[in-house]
Amino acid sequence: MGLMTDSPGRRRVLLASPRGYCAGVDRAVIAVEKALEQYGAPIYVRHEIVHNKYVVQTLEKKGAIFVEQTDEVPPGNIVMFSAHGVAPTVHDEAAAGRLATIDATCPLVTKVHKEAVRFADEDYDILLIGHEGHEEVIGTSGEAPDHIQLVDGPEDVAKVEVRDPSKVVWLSQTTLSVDETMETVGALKEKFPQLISPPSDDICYATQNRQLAVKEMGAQAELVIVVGSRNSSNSKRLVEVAKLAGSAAAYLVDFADEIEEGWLDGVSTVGVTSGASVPDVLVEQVLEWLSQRGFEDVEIVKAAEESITFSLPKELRRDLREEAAALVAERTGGGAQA
Ligand code: 0CJ
Ligand code: F3S
Repeated sequence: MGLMTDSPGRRRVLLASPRGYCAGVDRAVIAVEKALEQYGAPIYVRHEIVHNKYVVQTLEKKGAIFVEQTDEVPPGNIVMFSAHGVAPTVHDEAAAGRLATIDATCPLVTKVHKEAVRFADEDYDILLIGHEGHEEVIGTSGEAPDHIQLVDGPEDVAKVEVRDPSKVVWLSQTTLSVDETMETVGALKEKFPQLISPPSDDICYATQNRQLAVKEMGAQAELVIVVGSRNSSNSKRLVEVAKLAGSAAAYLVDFADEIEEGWLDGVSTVGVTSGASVPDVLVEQVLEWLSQRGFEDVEIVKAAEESITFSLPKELRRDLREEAAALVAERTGGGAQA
């Protein structure tokens, strides 16, 4: 960190904490890497493992092949499901195509799937707040298509119809704007006063914490740079939250070389953060770009502590355990077969 002064020309960077990888992304990316080590290339991955260009390009170089549908995977291969989750029909398609599967769905998405199944079993109408066409929403809706209808923001509330207004629950995508979701819920509650809420927050801890930090930053910075890809819902929400918090401008960039010199005109405080699918090396490159232009002082804006981690997908844990046991047996002269 550089020397801090209060001189008029002082240029500073506010760096959000937490930012970048969440526990679900870390697990999913490591799962692809471990699968490549364990089984060798290629490993097929249905949909981008996480919505980040750099992550996808890096894994492709290591031997991952990304496809949109399981029928693109030749029989007898391994296919991994992305962190965003899949509908049960996708598991069926993989089985029909004679594919071995590794499920890298984030456990916090699985939690929402289970809520959907439970409320559908109890014959509730489920109002799923989320963005139409997003992979996670497609997967969650697929758990109970006859009971779930999508509500894509407050403006969608007017068209919502339910069978029995005393038996309605709302659930949500994990990566939404917290404030916008509360606005949608408020409008839904006006229409359906007996609407019940999910048993615990569906918007995940990582989404919430990254928004808290960018809110704090957006109130102090004239410009906020969010590192993240265009198809990353949680990264896009950070841009919106920064602007609503008061930042005159906020932009989403995949890489430092997308930043435009003109964005810095008249700016003395720049906020920097990144989405949950973004490796920190990309943020470091942005900080380097800024420091070359006089923004050397970096202050951390800390909104929360994070310590949550998830274990690897069970299919990998099982195989890694079997491999370790075989190795021990081989080294100790035991009788185990690899
Ligand atoms: O849906 C998820 C489980 C979040 C995964 C991490 O972020 P990303 O950018 O891959 O996905 P979103 O578009 O959902 O933010
Ligand atoms: Fe999971 Fe939230 Fe990350 S749902 S993948 S912890 S953004």
